Amino acid sequence: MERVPLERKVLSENDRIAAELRARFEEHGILCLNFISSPGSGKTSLLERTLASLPVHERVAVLTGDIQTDNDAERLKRYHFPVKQITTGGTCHLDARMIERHLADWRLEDLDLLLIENVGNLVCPASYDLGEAAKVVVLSVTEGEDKPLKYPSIFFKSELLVLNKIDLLPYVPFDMREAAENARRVHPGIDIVKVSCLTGGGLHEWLMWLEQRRRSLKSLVRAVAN
Ligand SMILES: Nc1nc2c(ncn2[C@@H]2O[C@H](COP(=O)(O)OP(=O)(O)O)[C@@H](O)[C@H]2O)c(=O)[nH]1
Ligand SMILES: [Mg+2]
Repeated sequence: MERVPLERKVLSENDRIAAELRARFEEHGILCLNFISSPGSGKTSLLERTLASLPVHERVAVLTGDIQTDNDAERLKRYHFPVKQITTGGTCHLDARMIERHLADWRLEDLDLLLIENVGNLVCPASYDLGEAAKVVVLSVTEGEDKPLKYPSIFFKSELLVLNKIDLLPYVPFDMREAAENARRVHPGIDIVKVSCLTGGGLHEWLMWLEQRRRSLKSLVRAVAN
């Protein structure tokens, strides 16, 4: 009985910090995306592919969350953009305070794009706003097409669903159409791209979505400035 008010207080404090972060990102014209999935769906792989596709002069940085290790940061550092690991020490999600703390020694005026890899979990990260412009949920074809119905909150809150590991479709019973229908039952407006981070298949669709999102932010910033 006492758990509910305490949880509400933690979440409202998180929302306050997230709102401050969002205002700072908007002020600096930074597109911030929060990547969420189960462990192993391919968040780091998608970020690796994304960083590999960006020219070196791009003003992009990555925060990557993990319960225990800095393995993902080590993988992502190879692309020569700023990367920081957030190790939560057991907590199953990132929160806005962790983002605020890990951004403290980065100059936001030097960034245009901030990519946040959340801790692998389809439940808890859905409740914690990080100040992002959009959440991106990654689901791989080995996880079953029913996941949007089982974890509706994260699919409802995400702007984009990345269906990953399509190279494995010949080997697993996964119905793409049903997965997309389930996602749209929960969130009719969700965008969907189908990719393989292994072969590179479909990645242009994801990169086009990203480019489109960056362009709309730029025109918004220009409109506000005029
Ligand atoms: N077959 C296949 N494997 C993939 C693909 N994307 C990622 N993987 C593999 O899936 C595993 C987990 O990927 P990772 O990016 O670490 O997932 P994360 O835990 O969500 O960050 C790794 O062994 C990847 O090599 C893909 O598109 N196809
Ligand atoms: Mg990862």
